[in-house]
Amino acid sequence: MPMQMTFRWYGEGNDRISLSDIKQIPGVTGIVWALHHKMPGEIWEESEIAEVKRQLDEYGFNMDVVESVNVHDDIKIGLPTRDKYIENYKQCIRNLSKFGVKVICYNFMPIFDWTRSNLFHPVGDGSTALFYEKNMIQDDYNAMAKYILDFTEKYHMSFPGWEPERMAKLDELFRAYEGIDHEKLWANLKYFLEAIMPTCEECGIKMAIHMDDPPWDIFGLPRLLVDEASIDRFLKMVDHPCNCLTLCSGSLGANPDNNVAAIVRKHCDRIAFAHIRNVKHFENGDFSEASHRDCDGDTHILDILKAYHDCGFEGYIRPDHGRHLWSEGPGTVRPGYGLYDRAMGIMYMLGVWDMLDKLEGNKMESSKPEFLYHGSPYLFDIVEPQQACGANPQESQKAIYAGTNFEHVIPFALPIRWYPDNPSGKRDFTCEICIQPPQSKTFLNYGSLDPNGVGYVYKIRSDSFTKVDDWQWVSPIAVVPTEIIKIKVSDYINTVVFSEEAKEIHKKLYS
Ligand code: CS2
Ligand code: MN
Repeated sequence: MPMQMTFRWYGEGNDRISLSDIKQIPGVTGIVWALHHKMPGEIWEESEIAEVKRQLDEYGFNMDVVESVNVHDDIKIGLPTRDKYIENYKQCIRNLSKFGVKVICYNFMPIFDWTRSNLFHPVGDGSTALFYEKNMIQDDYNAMAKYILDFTEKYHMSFPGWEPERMAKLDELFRAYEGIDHEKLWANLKYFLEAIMPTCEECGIKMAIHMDDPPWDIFGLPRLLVDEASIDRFLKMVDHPCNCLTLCSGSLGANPDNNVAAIVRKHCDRIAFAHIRNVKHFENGDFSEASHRDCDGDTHILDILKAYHDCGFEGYIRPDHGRHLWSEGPGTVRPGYGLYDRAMGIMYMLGVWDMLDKLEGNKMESSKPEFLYHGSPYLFDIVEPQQACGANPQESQKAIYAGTNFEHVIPFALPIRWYPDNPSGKRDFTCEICIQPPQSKTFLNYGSLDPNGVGYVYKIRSDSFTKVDDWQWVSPIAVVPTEIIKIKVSDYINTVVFSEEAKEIHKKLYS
């Protein structure tokens, strides 16, 4: 399964972009959604979720990813009332799982979600983008909040995490967070996650924490998920497969020291959701959001995509913020969430991804020999797929396994039998395949090998085979061999290493 492309949508009546617009963007299979009228701590009712599902079904989109189920401040602060809100959160998880939701994105930032000083800053080419002016975000949180809230009021749109109801009590909120330092916030995050993990496991839902944006403390409020070390700490703190990341390249990328591609390579199995956003830095510490094209920003989008591709990422991905283009401006677009730049971002990401797929396919194809070899102690006219039980999934498929060289498969051709000799019995051996001919070794752990016996190597056309590791190829379908070569045990007995038990058996039977 390849990665799954998604698009964030704010819901009917709340987003000027329609599902039919989104349907026209190539490659999008899922909508990243939320019940945006819900306050943190409220239960999302099944009937409300069902309504969104109905809307998405009409366009064939899945609703696998929710962004966000916001976490109540009492949980972040660690008040006694948190347990009640945690119970509500668990109920949301259960309700969402009934509709097939797989990933819940959330954040654990005190008071504010992403924070910017200008929502429509000129990029220089006629477009605008979200902008962070360092000097503007220092001590006066009220001025910053006023700027954002005036905007939301003027244009009748509220932003997730910037609920006017919460923002109206900003001073009170700041007082409530007094004394909440980094360590207390970490402890409260741990408490929350440990409480909900069993429910997540039961429901098959991954919690995917979003990175803090920007990735540093603001207005004296602690921020936790800011760099590689804090991500390591987070994953270790609650080491559960349902405790995952929303790795946001733009949030982390606001700090030029963060190497997002390296984090992808380190933790790919715990990244449930990838946000791809590009950021351009200025020398004085300000930054602007940029197009997804690698050279338009400093986030190294190509390295990040390559890392996901190399790791075989199968999770959800979306273009995060984009610029505002053409007719998009204040009042006609949600800041960061226009249609055009995000659609172009998707085409850029898919372009890169498809080319990486193609290059990888070419590499595989070009190293594919015309013929492969399959070893068996038995003689058949047709080679059929068999259930293998190897050490890893690649080696445990129901398939025909074949090697590039004749010599690779000798261990599998040797007529090793269970002792006492039983034609349907298990064979107990391991082998060391010599990638370069001439000799592979067979370690006979237990059982017998008739020194006068014979085995078979099947030479088969490689057409239906794909490569699974250094030397093995698999075909899911039966193949008629082009040649069947009978081998004599006596020619290979010097490649077999007998265990002490096998030596005993050998002596008893054949000496
Ligand atoms: C989003 C975040 O717009 C964005 O940057 O990626 O606001 C994100 O939705 C929240 O932090 C997740 O809770
Ligand atoms: Mn993001």
